Amino acid sequence: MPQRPNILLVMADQLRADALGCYGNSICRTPNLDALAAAGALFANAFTPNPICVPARASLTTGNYSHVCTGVKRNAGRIRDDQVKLAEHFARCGYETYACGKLHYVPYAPPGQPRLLHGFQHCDLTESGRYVWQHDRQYQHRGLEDYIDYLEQVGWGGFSRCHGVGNNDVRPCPTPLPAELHVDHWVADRTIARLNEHLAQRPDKPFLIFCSFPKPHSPYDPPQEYVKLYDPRDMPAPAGEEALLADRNPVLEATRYSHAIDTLSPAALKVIKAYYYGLVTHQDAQVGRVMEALQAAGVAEDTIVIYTADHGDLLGDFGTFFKCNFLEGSVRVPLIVAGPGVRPGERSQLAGLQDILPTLAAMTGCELGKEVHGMDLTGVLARPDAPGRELFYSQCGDDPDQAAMVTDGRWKYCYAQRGCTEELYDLREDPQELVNLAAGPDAERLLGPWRERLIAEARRVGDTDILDGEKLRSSPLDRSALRELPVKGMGWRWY
Ligand SMILES: [Ca+2]
Repeated sequence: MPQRPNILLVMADQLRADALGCYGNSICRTPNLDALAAAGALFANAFTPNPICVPARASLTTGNYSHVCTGVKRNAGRIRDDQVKLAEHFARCGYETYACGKLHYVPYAPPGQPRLLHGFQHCDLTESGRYVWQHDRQYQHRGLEDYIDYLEQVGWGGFSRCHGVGNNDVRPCPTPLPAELHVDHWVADRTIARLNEHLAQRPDKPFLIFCSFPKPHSPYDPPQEYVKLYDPRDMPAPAGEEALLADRNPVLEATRYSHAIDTLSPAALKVIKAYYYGLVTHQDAQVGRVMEALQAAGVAEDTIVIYTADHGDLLGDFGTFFKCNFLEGSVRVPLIVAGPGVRPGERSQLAGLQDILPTLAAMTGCELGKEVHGMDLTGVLARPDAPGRELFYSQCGDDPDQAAMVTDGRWKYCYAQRGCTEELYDLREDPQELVNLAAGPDAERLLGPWRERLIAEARRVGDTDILDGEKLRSSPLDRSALRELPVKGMGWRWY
């Protein structure tokens, strides 16, 4: 029997799909990802099952929605032991498994305790300073975050965050680090080193390498050379004004005030977008280096390559930033799959991160032996006209702040528990989601069927917390209090 194909799973953090050239961006340059997309299948309608980091990654790891695989839908929760887990599964099937970059598995281990790796046998980790922040604020220990230790070793200890910009802080600031020490460059370095180590030491085994870039997640801090790539004056304006948030998921307005986004000028928004695009182009160059290494090692033909992101970033649209909502910038992610059995071309079928595990299992013949929420996409990868799912469901947050979305690719219905807030968009007529049809004159006729579809999908996947009998669960909302929220997410230590 021929050896199973290798797997290279590449992930970005907080990358909105439309930042990439292959997803239609005419400003941000991504030649390497465009080439990967041309060689593989590009999913034009890919979404995250939960637009928050930890649950999105838990869904990718297990193929299940986070209310099942961790028990929570917010940015917390340890993956349960009864779940099939990506690295553990492939290790059991004879793969050697490597994680390079950001795992974001919680809880983080304190100094001296083993890391939570869910089956990765080798790892080079960075958690954007979170391990150190949580367990070792004076940075007295080593071995918590490999990237921070590495900077120390090469004489740049403390410079990665000396700009003082926090992990959820939108102020743009170039990194003082040389480009070859920037975190995404390091992740590619470690990926290439692990690839070559594997081929030298274990050529008889297939590999699974998870190359997980922490960018373009804030802080928006590209290396100097990439700051200069894009003139901020050329950046397109955001997709809508903050006034449009008044009848939408209140988390959008809350983020605007709790992260001081209301203090930014229109010019500042353009600078941030230029820096974000700089980070994306820098990451694209790192993907190019990894793909070159695959070619040079002679294993490109035998390797499945997937590129995706855990969720997007509103990036100034509607006067706010980040994720935790179902607007396009936040919920739509890139998904590119290349490798044996994949017919190149665009796919319109609905897909999501929960599909990656069952798809890889089918592509490699490593059956999961268990049902998961995710769908095996191999039929769609082989035949662009193969049937896909009819509806895609996404979820976010726990009681009393739950929200959920259902879309058929054209219509998108979103529900937020706070204030029973409903949104309905016609993505074909209004791709920027400027008109919330839930507030329109014809609302009830349009909303009724979509409400029922959301309820049916929530029942189907078992997300019953959002249901209250036959209806959707509600909780009180005081919109006037959102402006008074304390500012958070700003500032960070020097790790
Ligand atoms: Ca994330």
